[in-house]
Amino acid sequence: MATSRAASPAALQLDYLSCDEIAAQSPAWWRNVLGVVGFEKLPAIGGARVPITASMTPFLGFNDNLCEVWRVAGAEVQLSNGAAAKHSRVHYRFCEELLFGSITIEEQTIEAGAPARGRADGDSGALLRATEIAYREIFGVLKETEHRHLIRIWNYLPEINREADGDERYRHFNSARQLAFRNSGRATVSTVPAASALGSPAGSPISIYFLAARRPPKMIENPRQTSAYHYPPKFGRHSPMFSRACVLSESAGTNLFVSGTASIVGHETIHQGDVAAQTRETIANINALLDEANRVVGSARYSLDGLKFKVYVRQPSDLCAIEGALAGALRSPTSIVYLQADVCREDLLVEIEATGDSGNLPSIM
Ligand code: 3EB
Repeated sequence: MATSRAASPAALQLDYLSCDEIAAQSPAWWRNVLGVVGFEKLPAIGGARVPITASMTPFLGFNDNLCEVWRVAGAEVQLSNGAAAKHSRVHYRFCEELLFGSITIEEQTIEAGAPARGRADGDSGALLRATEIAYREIFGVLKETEHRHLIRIWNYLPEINREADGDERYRHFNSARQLAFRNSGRATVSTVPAASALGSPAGSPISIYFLAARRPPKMIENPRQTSAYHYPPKFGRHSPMFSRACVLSESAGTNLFVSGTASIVGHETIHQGDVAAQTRETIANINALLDEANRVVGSARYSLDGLKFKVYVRQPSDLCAIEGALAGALRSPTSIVYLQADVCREDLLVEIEATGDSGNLPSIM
């Protein structure tokens, strides 16, 4: 049966706009907005009736005040807001094909309700519970709206490298994330979403936002790297649950999602202490993913110069070296947002994520 859904697939559009540019937009523009993400802090956007969130990772360089804006193309698309379900903290907005959502949880509020146990600074209980709650509520929304396929998720955890109860907080997060996938009946390999996991400053909430779809994306792995869900146990008892990239192959617009990518070959970090070499290795990994994505879609659709990047820098003093290495790899000026964030292995100095689109699209509004 031919459906209108198949005839006009939704086209995602990603823009990085300043708060001032966003404030100047018309009501017609807002109707197609799925969600807005600020970086350093919650963006000051009054009156918007769409999910608004922030990663809490400080800006580096000159691009401060930018927001990541996700929209769906087409005058005929109808977006709806998530019903404020009583027991869910997820804010979301969706059309037939696609859903954007966000959730923020303060670990302190979780701790308050926890049974009496060690409350030392190192306590990991709140992080484990908060992570499990966040993913359980996300999966609940996806089930309810039938956007079952998580395609891309961004995870920001305060103090990601800090030790708590004898293990790194990132590793505790991995345990709880894996448990949540299992508890929801989801596979823990192959179909897991593209993702990023970064550290935010102490005192930030856990902040997670995501895109989901009604139809399954095509997952992409990197031939140069061990799949993260198959990392050996020395990187943590429970492996990270993410795919290296994915493609929404049937849709126009933004349809390639490259996960946070770093200087890892096989499963080992390489170029320890050399940030320029780490940046070049990261680009080599992204190029390998582009080759895979082009192979999967059967055309040379994606190239490095057509991507939009977010670059997470551990040490602000490394910014120049990273900019230089990127300039050497990119032929034309590209959209790049630099943010300060701790990366989820102590020896990684930089992590880069990217999005791509099919190109040659009629521009939408
Ligand atoms: C890596 O390749 C670097 O835990 O969701 C990148 C992207 C990384 C996502 C995640 C972790 C995650 O292992 C770290």
